[in-house]
Amino acid sequence: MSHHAAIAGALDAAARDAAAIGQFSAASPFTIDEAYGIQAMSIEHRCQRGERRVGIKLGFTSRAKMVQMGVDSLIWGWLTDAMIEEDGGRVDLERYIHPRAEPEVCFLTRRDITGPLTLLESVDYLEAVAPAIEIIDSRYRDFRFTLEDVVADNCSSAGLVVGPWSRNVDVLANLGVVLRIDGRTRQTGSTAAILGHPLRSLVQASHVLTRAGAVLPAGSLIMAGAATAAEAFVRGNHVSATIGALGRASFLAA
Ligand code: OOG
Ligand code: MG
Repeated sequence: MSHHAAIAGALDAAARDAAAIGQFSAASPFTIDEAYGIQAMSIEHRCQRGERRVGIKLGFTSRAKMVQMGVDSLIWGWLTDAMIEEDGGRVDLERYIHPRAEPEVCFLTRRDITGPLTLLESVDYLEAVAPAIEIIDSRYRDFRFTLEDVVADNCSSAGLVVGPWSRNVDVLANLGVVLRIDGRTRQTGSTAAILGHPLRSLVQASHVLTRAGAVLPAGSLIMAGAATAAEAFVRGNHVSATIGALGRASFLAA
C-alpha cells in the first residue's frame, strides 16, 4: 500500500469510528494535488461501503472562516448521502468527534456541470436554493490542520442539514445570516461574505470540478461555504441557521 493510500485509510477509519487522529503533513509533507488524491481514495472507501456521492462542498469562501482556521485558499470536498441529517430532526452525536455548526447556502443543480461556468451561466444550472447548516468535524485532534491535511480529510465534511427549498435565487446577494444555539445568537453575517455573492461559489465549484476532471450530475447539492465562523455545540443544544428570505434549517443535538 502506498503511503498516501495509508493516510486515506486512516482518515476514513477516523471518520467511521469518530476517533481523532494526528495530522500527517508535518511528518511527511504532501502537495495540495496529492491531498486531493488522498481525499479521492478516502471517499472511495465510503463508496465501497455503499455510500453515494450527492454533491460537493466548498470551504473557505468567506474571510470569517479563513481567519477562524488560519488558512487562505478555497478548498472543496465530497458530500455523500450518509452525511445528510434531517431538517428539524435529531443529530446523533455518537457519529461525531468534536462537531461544529456553520450557516450555509445550499444549491440544488438542474443540469450536469461538465465544464467551467460564468456567473451569468450559473443561474441556469440552478434548480433550487435552501438555507442549510454544515456540521464540520475535523478528524484531526483539536480541530487543527494545515491546508494539505484538511483537504486530505475531505475538508472536515461530516454532516449537513438542508432547510426548505425555494427558487429564491434573485435575492441571494445580501441576505442576513444568523446562527443560533438554544435561541441565543452566536454568529451573524451576510451572504455577501461568500465570495461577494454566493452564486460565485457555484462558479468556483464548476472550476474545481473541471480541474479534477469530474462531472457533477443534475440533481446534485453544492454547499457554498459558511458566511460566518463555525460554533461548537454539545448534546442537548438546539442549533438553527436563518438565511434571510430563504428561511431556516435546524436540528437538536442528541
Ligand atoms: C474546513 C471546512 C471549511 C467552510 O464552509 O468554510 C468549510 C474547516 O473549517 O474545518 O466548510
Ligand atoms: Mg462549510
